[in-house]
Amino acid sequence: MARVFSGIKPTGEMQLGNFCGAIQHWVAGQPAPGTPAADAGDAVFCVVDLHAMTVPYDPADLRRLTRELATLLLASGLDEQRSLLFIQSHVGGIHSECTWLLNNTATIGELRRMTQFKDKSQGQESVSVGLFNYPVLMASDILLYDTEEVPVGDDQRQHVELTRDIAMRFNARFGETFMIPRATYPPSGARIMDLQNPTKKMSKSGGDSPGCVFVLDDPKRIAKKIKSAVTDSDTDIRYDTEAKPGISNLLDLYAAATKSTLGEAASHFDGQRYGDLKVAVADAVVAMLEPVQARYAELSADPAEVDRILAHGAQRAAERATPVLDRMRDAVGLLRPAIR
Ligand code: AQP
Repeated sequence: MARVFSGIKPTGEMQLGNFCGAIQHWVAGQPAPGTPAADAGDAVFCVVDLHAMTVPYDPADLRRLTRELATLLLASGLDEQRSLLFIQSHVGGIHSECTWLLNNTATIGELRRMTQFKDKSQGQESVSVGLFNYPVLMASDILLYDTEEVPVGDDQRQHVELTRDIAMRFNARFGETFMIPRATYPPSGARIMDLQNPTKKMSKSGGDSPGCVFVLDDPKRIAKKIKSAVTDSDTDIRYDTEAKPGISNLLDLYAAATKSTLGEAASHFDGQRYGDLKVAVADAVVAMLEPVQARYAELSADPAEVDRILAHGAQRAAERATPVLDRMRDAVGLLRPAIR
């Protein structure tokens, strides 16, 4: 199995786009049950709390959302026997030092070209160095685990490309140090759009809004948001993101929730009305999320168990990342201390 790494930021509650574009595929891509212990952990997942500090935030919310997201990842099916789950700041020293070393390989020009930086800095009175530097921290997250594959939604494509460029440049300058990772994209759900504005991606940091479904929304609320989705004045149900962004988004959601292809989803609704599509999507999404919500309620009642899993994850993450950081230190010419 390829070594996989991916992360999620605790900038808000997990939304349907995160779930369909990422989490669902993380869970499905874990090594098979019963995989020998030595191979387990080839799937590494992280709540990237240091990334969440790059935009204005409330410290109490960050702590609460970090715990909530980690619990929700476990509730979604990440299994500590088959994956490694940890909180980024629990091994923050390693990730931060790696970032500093990579800062000397990444360039200002390439960071300026990142569209997420342009989007998030637009209209802001002051922009933090952290927001600018975010892609280098992300490159560290990926490279520290000898990652081969990074499953992401479409919005992270540019950051994974940059990670590859930085790793190749570092290898060329200092000798073979990093595996060169590649992004993988889900067959469906790679870009779930806002239900009220289907030309904009669904995002968790916008707070509660009718266009964004949260994984922990109650079923009635989920159905209400989906049934109020913006469509168009036509009647034809077909997948066409340019001409019919709202309908295409609903088909994407249906395909992700029923684990079918887009072709199957579109032909399923051939000749049906928009209202039928919305009801079917709402039912499918509620059915997909119900077991996750039930498991979340169980796990939240046992915070000590979640703490144990996260502490174990941090220990295993440090064991895996330290040799890679040592490789980097040696490559760039840092003197090893006599006693370690
Ligand atoms: N709308 C989306 N459709 C499909 N995939 C998505 N992802 C995010 N939004 C969508 C994928 O979810 C994973 C975790 O994302 P993240 O938390 O690291 O950052 P993000 O992409 O910036 O997600 P948000 O929800 O939009 O957060 P904010 O509002 O803070 O910017 C990634 O694999 C991402 O591709």
